[in-house]
Amino acid sequence: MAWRNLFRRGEGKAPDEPGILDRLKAGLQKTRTMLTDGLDNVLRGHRQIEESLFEELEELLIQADVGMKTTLELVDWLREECRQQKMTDPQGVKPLLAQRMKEILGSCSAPLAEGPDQPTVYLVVGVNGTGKTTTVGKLAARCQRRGQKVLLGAADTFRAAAIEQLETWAARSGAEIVKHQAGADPAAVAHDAAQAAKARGVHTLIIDTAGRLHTKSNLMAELEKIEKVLARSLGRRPDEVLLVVDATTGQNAISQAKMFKGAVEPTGVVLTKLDGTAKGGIVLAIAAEVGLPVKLIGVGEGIDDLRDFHPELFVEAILAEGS
Ligand SMILES: Nc1nc2c(ncn2[C@@H]2O[C@H](COP(=O)(O)OP(=O)(O)OP(=O)(O)O)[C@@H](O)[C@H]2O)c(=O)[nH]1
Ligand SMILES: [Mg+2]
Repeated sequence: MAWRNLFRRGEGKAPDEPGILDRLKAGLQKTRTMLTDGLDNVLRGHRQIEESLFEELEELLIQADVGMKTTLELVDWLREECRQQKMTDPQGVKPLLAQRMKEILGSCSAPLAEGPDQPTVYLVVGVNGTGKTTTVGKLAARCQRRGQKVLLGAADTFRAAAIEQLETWAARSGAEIVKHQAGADPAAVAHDAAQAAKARGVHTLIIDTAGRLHTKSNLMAELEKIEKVLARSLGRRPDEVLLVVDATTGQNAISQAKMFKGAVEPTGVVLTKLDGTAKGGIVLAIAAEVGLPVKLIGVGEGIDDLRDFHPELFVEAILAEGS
């Protein structure tokens, strides 16, 4: 089985950081309650493994926003695995489900990349309101805490308030900021920010962008231009083009990911607002249907509410394994 190989290779291994699982569980409480209680109800409702158990499981996963396609694949795999193992006890389904989820997520997971040379550059994109600016702020704070010098580029020039919001995050996190006036060319901001980052010996440059312009094609063209300017200035693509999607928008997150994939080619996803939804199963749909690794997750509005995405920990947090 592929997942066995995966675990032998130790991919998706959880970090050994005290309290990390408890903090993640707290952030994912809503999804955890829905999936853990729901699964226990389904399993307790059957004396043996039978077809109706799998049908109820399908319903539960779809409710958790795992998505139709991924749910059907998951449950087909479970059905087959239970048959092959000649399993009869419904309680045996839970660890299998957890392992399969880890396999799906682990096959598509990667840590946040660092640049080969300073500055490491992260370009943050996504439709409006998904949590881009907040993520930029949280990420800046995290890098600063690690002793890195951080510069923010205010390339959302569409609204004056967007620049002010980023300034607030710069002040909070201790990062520097490069900004122009509202209405200025965002690519010019990106260029100036990249030049400043090189001149000032910055470790990490994070570029915030607009989520809404007059049209969607304007937005994509603008983001492509920003990326091109950064690439010219750095001599390589940005180290990450992070697509921010809002977990509470459910399957919309999938269409957004597909839309951006056809334009700026994101290198990874930041899934925000997981604290506000029971539909955290969307992570699986993103990994399985879009094929983009989830790199970071947002579990609150606070400066510390950004987590690295670890498949093993995530599944443990939403499935209450072993309890
Ligand atoms: N609960 C919760 N709220 C979040 C999270 N991330 C962002 N938010 C909130 O979502 C709202 C929108 O966040 P922004 O960071 O302004 O979103 P944006 O993508 O920059 O929005 P535009 O610049 O308008 O495109 C704010 O109220 C944030 O506090 C999260 O992980 N959890
Ligand atoms: Mg913003």
